[in-house]
Amino acid sequence: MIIESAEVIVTSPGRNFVTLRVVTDDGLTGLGDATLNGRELAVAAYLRDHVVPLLAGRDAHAIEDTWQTLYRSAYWRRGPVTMTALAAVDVALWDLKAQRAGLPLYQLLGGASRTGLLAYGHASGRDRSELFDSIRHHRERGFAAVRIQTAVPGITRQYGIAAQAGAGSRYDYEPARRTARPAEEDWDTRAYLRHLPGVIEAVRAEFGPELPLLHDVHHRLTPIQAARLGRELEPYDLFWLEDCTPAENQEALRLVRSHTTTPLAIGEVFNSIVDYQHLIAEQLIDYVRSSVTHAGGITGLRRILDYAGMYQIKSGMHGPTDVSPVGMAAALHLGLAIHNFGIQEYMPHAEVTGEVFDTSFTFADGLLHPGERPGLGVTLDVAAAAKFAYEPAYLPLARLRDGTVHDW
Ligand code: EZ4
Ligand code: CO
Repeated sequence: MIIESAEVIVTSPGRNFVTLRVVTDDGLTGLGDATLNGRELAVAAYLRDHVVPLLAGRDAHAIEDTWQTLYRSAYWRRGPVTMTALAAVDVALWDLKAQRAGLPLYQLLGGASRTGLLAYGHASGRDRSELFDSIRHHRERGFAAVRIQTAVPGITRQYGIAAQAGAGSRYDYEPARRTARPAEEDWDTRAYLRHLPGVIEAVRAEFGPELPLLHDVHHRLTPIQAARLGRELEPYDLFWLEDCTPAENQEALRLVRSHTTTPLAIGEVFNSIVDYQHLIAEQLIDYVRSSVTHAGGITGLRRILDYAGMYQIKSGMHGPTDVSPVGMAAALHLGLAIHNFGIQEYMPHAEVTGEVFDTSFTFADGLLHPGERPGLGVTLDVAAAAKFAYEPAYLPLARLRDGTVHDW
């Protein structure tokens, strides 16, 4: 099975997506997600200008060799742009190999280790009643676990809060806005630390002890602030506290860990096993947040998760809408096969996304399943994709009251 051609498809049905489409001499088409939220065209150019020209003529079955060739020959290693591009090639080749075998990809990764993947959705609200409505709404739609984000009094524009009350049948919060410049949000750490524990307490009291509750801090705290928050939330039995400190400082988690038993998840901005070296070996986290799309594909993420498994650390793959249907399918095949699966983030795509991507994955009784089509189970309609032109979109920016730029 020889790679005949590859092309990069940029399309924007509901939001921007970058997809690598690889065609082989036996007529098969493999897909890989290359979407890096807010920096989409950098990966598209990396692929188009530096990777696609190297693919034609290669053996499509040689996945590990292709991964190592692209990783090592570039000399400039790691980084989100490089690793997202590498992931797209890797996933497209896994898709092809599985299609060629006539099997759903998870079968090539070792077969199913469970019947489906526990998924969590994003509940949010500007106040308690909106938040409770949002949680009920997610429960009605079948979610058996929810992430809780709440507005903080005094902070007017804030990450993770749905814009309108009673947000229809679909989660309506998308951090990347179609604007020429990043939207500016506010942040006040002391106000947040005062407000959050009471909200989580109220949610626990209203919805009972069973429902897994998650919360995303989005890198905004110092280690000692995160330690305090983790300790204050212990009575409410969080499933995890996510990205409590800026992720790039692995040592920060040592301090947090020494003060709290609240489980910690980190790594949606990580892209390589090296980013987790100390976090995993020192057991400073409980869940690995990396996605297939941003961490070097099935090959890259499986390497991280096998390492994590040795320390009883589980997967918690990133699954916002900026992971395309192709990236989501890849995550589900990997999650179904590995032993140390934890939970899968699931933010359903807009309906219009389905005009370009046709998928086989299902969500029922709180569980995701990748489906039984050969390969990833996703097809891309090239003609439909061409109808949705790329639109500049930026992630937001947070500022403190005095104007200082903060993590968001
Ligand atoms: O802000 O995907 O846990 N989920 C998140 C996401 C991220 C966006 C960034 O691209 O933190 O909503
Ligand atoms: Co997050």
